[in-house]
Amino acid sequence: MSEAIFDAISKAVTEGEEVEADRLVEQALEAGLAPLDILQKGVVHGITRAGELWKANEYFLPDVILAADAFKTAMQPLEPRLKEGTDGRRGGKYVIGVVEGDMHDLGKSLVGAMLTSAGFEVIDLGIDVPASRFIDAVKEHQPVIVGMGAYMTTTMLQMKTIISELEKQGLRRGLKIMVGGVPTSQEFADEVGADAWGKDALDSMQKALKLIGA
Ligand code: B12
Repeated sequence: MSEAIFDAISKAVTEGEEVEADRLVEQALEAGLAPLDILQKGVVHGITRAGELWKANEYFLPDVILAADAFKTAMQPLEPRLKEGTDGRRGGKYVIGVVEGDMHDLGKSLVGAMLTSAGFEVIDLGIDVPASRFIDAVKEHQPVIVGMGAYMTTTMLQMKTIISELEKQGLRRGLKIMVGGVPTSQEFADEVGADAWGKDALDSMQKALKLIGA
């Protein structure tokens, strides 16, 4: 039964069936399935498939936008359940955001949800975040980790500027930096001076825990 419902959730997200995705997630939660399994095997699977179809030129922009909307709707009942049992103190504060000029928010939101489920208190700055807001958020929240997402070759370069600015202002001490997003890589992370690169949501969560020595 659980595999069938995960497949159905995945399909609803890929096909942009917002109402159906929401209904199925609620149904899976009521059936007592683990929120993390619903996230990974259903919702993440579905949005990843939409990305693959786009890459294969089988999906066009409107299809992807519908899938993105279904993803966001499906996340709504899941997010509070992922937080259950964590008080945000186990991992500490994690500031996450998408760099300026970049409106892609699915990857960042997914990573945020996974970090929440691992016990981090996630402070989500959203999309199109100017360097100054990352700096202000570090001053205000004093997180253990800052994560930046960039999904285009044109916007990824901002990460280097933000890291340099954090260093210049003496804010890098004790602060770990993670980067992620489709054009980034371990090589890129090394080049810009980040502490870790998150390949996907699971990898990002595992590396974040490693960075804080958990
Ligand atoms: C969905 C999508 C959109 C949606 C976004 C909807 C939304 N609300 O987010 C829409 C349709 C709006 C869109 C718009 C555009 N897009 Co677009 N989009 C995509 C697409 C197909 C999938 C991205 C996605 O959501 N993937 C699913 C998520 C779950 O995966 P992910 O992003 O890789 O994230 C994972 C990891 O990277 C990592 N990760 C992600 N973030 C972070 C952050 C941290 C801190 C860490 C540690 C890890 C981490 O973990 C995530 C979870 O596993 C990609 C293609 C691709 N291969 O990625 C193009 C893509 C990113 N888009 C692209 C382009 C060009 C655009 C547009 C300019 C198109 C246009 N002509 O208007 C606009 C840009 C708007 C803007 N200014 O940002 C290009 C970028 C090319 C480049 N220059 O590098 C891509 C690569 C497609 C392509 N091959 O041409 N897009």
